[in-house]
Order: sequence, then C-alpha cells, then structure tokens
Amino acid sequence: MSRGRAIGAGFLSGAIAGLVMTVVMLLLAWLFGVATPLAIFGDRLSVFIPADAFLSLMGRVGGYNHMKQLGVGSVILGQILVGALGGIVYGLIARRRRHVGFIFSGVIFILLPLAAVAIFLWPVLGTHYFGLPIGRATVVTLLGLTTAFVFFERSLVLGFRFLTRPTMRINEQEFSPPMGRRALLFGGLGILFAGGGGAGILRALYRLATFSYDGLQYKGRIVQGITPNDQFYCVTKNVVDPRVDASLWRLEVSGLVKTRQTYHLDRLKSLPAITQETTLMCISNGLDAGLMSNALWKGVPMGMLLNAATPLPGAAKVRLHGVDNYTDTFPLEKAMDPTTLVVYEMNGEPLAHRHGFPARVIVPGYFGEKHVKWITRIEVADADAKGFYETQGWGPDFIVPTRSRFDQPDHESTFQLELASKGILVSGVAFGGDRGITRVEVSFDDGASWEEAKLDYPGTKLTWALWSYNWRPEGADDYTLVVRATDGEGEVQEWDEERPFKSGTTGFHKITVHVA
Ligand SMILES: Nc1nc2c(c(=O)[nH]1)N[C@H]1C(S)=C(S)[C@@H](COP(=O)(O)O)O[C@H]1N2
Ligand SMILES: [Mo]
Repeated sequence: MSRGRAIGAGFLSGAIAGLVMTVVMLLLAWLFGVATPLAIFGDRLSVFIPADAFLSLMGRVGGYNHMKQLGVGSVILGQILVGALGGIVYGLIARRRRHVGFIFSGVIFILLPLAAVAIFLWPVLGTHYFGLPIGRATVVTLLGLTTAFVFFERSLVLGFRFLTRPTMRINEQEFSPPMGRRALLFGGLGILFAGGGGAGILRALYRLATFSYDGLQYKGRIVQGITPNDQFYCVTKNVVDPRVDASLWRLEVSGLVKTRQTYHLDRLKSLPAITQETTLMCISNGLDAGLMSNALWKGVPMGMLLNAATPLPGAAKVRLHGVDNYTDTFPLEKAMDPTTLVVYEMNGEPLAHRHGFPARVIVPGYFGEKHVKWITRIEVADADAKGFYETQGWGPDFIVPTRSRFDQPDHESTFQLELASKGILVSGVAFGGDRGITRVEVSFDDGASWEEAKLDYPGTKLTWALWSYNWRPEGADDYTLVVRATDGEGEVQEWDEERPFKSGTTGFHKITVHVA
C-alpha cells in the first residue's frame, strides 16, 4: 500500500470514527444524562480563562449563549479533527505492520486517550445531568468515555480495513482497485448515518438547551414584590441544564467533618423547615438590568445539616457542588447563619428544573453565584478552597452593594406637559443585600436635589423593596432622573470607584425623560 493511500484511508476512517464517537457521546448524554467532553471540556477550560478575558471573548462572539454554542461546536469539530489525525497515525502504522491487533490499537486509541482525558478532566468528571452523586457520576462518566473510545477504535479499524482491503489477486500479487468508489460509499454512508443521527440528537438537545432562557431578566412595569416562578431571572453556565431524577439524587455533607451525612430528598423534606423570602441578584447585573428577582423559599438551615456532621477544627469555608460540577464557596460562619438555607420549594412549588430542582442553596446578602443550584454536596473545607467563578478571578468581594433601579417610566420616554402635570408614576426596586432598605430617594435634576419616594413593598432585611413616586414636572424640559437607596444600616448607596467590576458594579441608575 502506498504512503499516500495509507494516509488518505486513515484520514477518512479517522474522521468518520470521530463522528461516530461524537454521536455516541450525544446519545449517552441525551438518554442517560452522562457527562461527555462535549459539555465538560468547556467547563474545565473556562476556569483557566481570567474573568476579563472571558467577558471580552463573550462580547466578541455576541454573548454567553453564542460562546456556549461556539464551545460545543469547537469540541465536536476538534473531536473529528483529532479523530482524522489519529486515523493517519493508524494508517501509517498499518502500512508498516502486516497485522495490527486489537491489543495494539486498543492501547493507542482507547486506553491512552482515556487516561489523558481522565487526567485533564479530573475535576469535572463527577458531573451527571440526571443527578447522580459525585462519586457514582465519576464512574459513569469514565464508563461513558470508554464506550465512546471503543466505538472510535472499532470504527477506525474496521473502516480502514474496508477502505484498504485487497479485492483481487493477480499472479499471487494483491491488487486493490482505486479507493475512490469505496471511499465515496464509506464516507457517504458514514456521514448519512452518523452525521444525520447526530444532527437529529443535536436538534433534540438544542430544544432542551438553556439558550432560550439563560439570561432571562425581570424588570419594568411587570415587577411585583414576589416574582412569579416562570419569570424569575435565570443564569446558568450550562449548555443543557441538569434534569435531576430525585430517586438518583443525594445530598452529601462531607470534607472536614467528623461524620459524613447523606440525605435523600424525603429525608431532607422531613426535617423541620422554614420559609424565608430572599432576593437574588447576579454579580454581572448592570445598573439598569433585571438579573434580580425575589421569591419565598422553603427548606432547612444549612447550619443544621453541618452540625449533624460536626465540622472539624481547621474548617473555615464550605464548598458547594452542583450536579453540573459547578462549585462555589463562602465562609463557614455564613453557612452557619440561620438564614442560609438548603431549599426545595420556591413560592410554594417544588423548585423548577432551571432553578435547581430538587434543592439549591440560599445565602442572603451574597451575589447569585453563591446560591448553588442542583446542590449535591456540601464540602466543609479549609480557608484556601475556591469555587468555579473564584478560580476565574471574580470577586474578591461577593457581598451585594446597595442599589436601586427605575422600572418606569422608560428611559428616553416623552410625555405631554398637560398629561404630565396630572402626575407621572415613577417606580422601581431597591436592594440592600441582607441589610434591607429603609429609604429611597429620587432626583429629577441629576442629583442636585432629592425627593423621598414611598416604599410600597418594604420587603424584609433579606429582600428588595418596591418604591414609587408621583412626579408632577413643572414645565416642559429634558429631565435626568436618578434614584438612590439607603440600606438598613443607614448607609446611602454610593459609587465605589475602587471596586473592581469583578466584585459587581456600583453606581446609580439614571434615566432621561422628556416633557414636551
Ligand atoms: N449549579 C449551578 N448553580 C448556579 C449556577 C450554575 O450555573 N450552576 N449559576 C449561578 C449564577 S451565576 C446565578 S446568578 C444564580 C442564578 O439563579 P437563578 O437562575 O435561579 O435565578 O445561580 C447560581 N447557581
Ligand atoms: Mo450570576
């Protein structure tokens, strides 16, 4: 066999084998919730990208959703490409040796990649989209990888043999007809079945994907004291969110504890519960944005679960793990606070899948990231422990600074003076983390003078407040409206120039209103 022929046949069978392997991964993910490199490769890589680079990359590709699609797309392409390269290697080896046995190709195309991928993906192997606990999820992920690599190896070897099999013997000489037709047949069928099937599963997964709701905001005229569940803002790092099967799911309390604990959902629900209204806000929420919502949560204090496990000396933080390999930390002291909860109900209903079914963490006063969804492990850790976004470089401050927002009127809206003088309803929200809101003021002259707004929904220390003001502009003009809030500790909202954006924005929401 000529060198060129070995390379050509290797390339084609390798690419098809990469495609077959990708389809096997898609099937495993779709049918059994198995974590595959298609999703967790991106999880693993993203912690190496610093927060600023991450944001600028996100801006360049047109948002988080596009970045996720680009991520999965690149992994799929990468797998086919690496498959093709592997195929060339195989072709060159097969050309030299008369016989390449399974032991040989199995080591090169199953065991070696398995070892390499397992080592690289080690921190995220414990992912499972139907909610298996981390230990079992790790085994399942490794089994899934093995299955996918076996399909790769077999497709490659059999494909290569099919392409290069001698079909005629003339005078004891092997003679292979030109490869063209067979290659066309093999490539065509491969793309038809694997590509077509893969595209079908991709479409099904796309419908389940988070693109339709990731980044959903809650703001404007519709805002009420309690956010309806289906309008609650939503942020997720995932391309496809977990859909946890409650019978597979467990909550573990482990790490620096005397006695590890494991809870089934029923056991968790049988513990004495409390309900607590708490507002959540994303660290990346802009001053005018709606990545902020309020709900009534029901669950158990995290401190109760921790006490049952008895933290050991040296314990300083908790590191929380979601079934999606998301992690985050906060101080043990905060975890012990009676308002820090593990909740399973939201506004009287079981948590929706996208909000963390069957259980999530509520940690008042901290940014949304710390409210880990699909929680499966509370790890008691030392002071050095870090989470997903902390590793990326977010923070160091994760405590929500006081802020306020206009929900109406719209920025750049115009009113006729006659109508305006009867009163324009100006309203919005104000949020002071876990310090509550005691006062909201509005300025109609860009901060020169301030008027006291009415607190229509004062909320609690742990929630936002809804405020309003009946504004009667005196004349036709362009007005710059500003709002500022005072928290429960008497601190007036401020613009902290020193605070890095990685610890959340501070400042004032301003809108322009024209009275004609
Ligand atoms: N397991 C897990 N928990 C998570 C996230 C995630 O991607 N995975 N996203 C976090 C972020 S960035 C925010 S702002 C909140 C959003 O919670 P919500 O979607 O219920 O509003 O969840 C946090 N908890
Ligand atoms: Mo967030």
